[in-house]
Amino acid sequence: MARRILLLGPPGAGKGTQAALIANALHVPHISTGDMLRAAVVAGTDLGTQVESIMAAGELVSDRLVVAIVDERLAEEDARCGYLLDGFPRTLGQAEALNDSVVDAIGTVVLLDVDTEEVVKRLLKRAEEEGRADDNEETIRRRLEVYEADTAPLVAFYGAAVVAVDGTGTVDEVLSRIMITLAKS
Ligand code: B4P
Repeated sequence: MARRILLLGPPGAGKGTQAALIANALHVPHISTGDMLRAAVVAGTDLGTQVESIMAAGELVSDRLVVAIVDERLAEEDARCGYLLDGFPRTLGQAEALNDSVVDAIGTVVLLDVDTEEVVKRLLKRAEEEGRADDNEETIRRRLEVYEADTAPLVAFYGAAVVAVDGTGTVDEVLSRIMITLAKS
């Protein structure tokens, strides 16, 4: 059966970290809108130029732009037998658009549960190590507000498909909890 998984959680919950490991273990493509948008910024494409300042401010890129890049990506051959979505959908509008374009778009939603102070700490550490434009304290707090307002309502939208997993501890400990949860779902 196709595995169609969505990884949900606040910025810094470990979505990007875990998504790469899970996708590798399950042999499904890891589709990260954050990675796709950052790649567009680095490549200096029209899309990158449109989204650069929005991302640096911690705001969400418009549903129209994000839905278009995901639709294109999901039409590729490797996504036919499943995928792991990381960072998309992030709004109810995106979730509805995904349901309109793919039948049974999401089977399981893994909600990574990490408290606010821990995610702020992780993202400030990454700021020191990687210098990402959106990892300063003001923008991090803004991204957390945007998560609560726009993305957290997806938990109710996906209802019974959602399984919460404790996202604290080492990367391996979190991965092992997720894999056990997915094996049961
Ligand atoms: P994303 O790239 O999705 O970034 P994020 O939500 O901040 O999560 P990220 O994946 O980076 O963090 P992770 O938890 O893995 O989005 C960036 C921006 O792109 C958005 O703000 C928005 O502007 C735009 N965007 C993306 N998708 C969009 C959409 N669908 N619609 C509109 N706009 C969109 O890791 C954080 C840190 O924690 C890392 O340094 C990691 O090493 C560390 N970490 C991970 N696990 C840990 C653990 N167990 N213990 C300690 N540290 C850990």
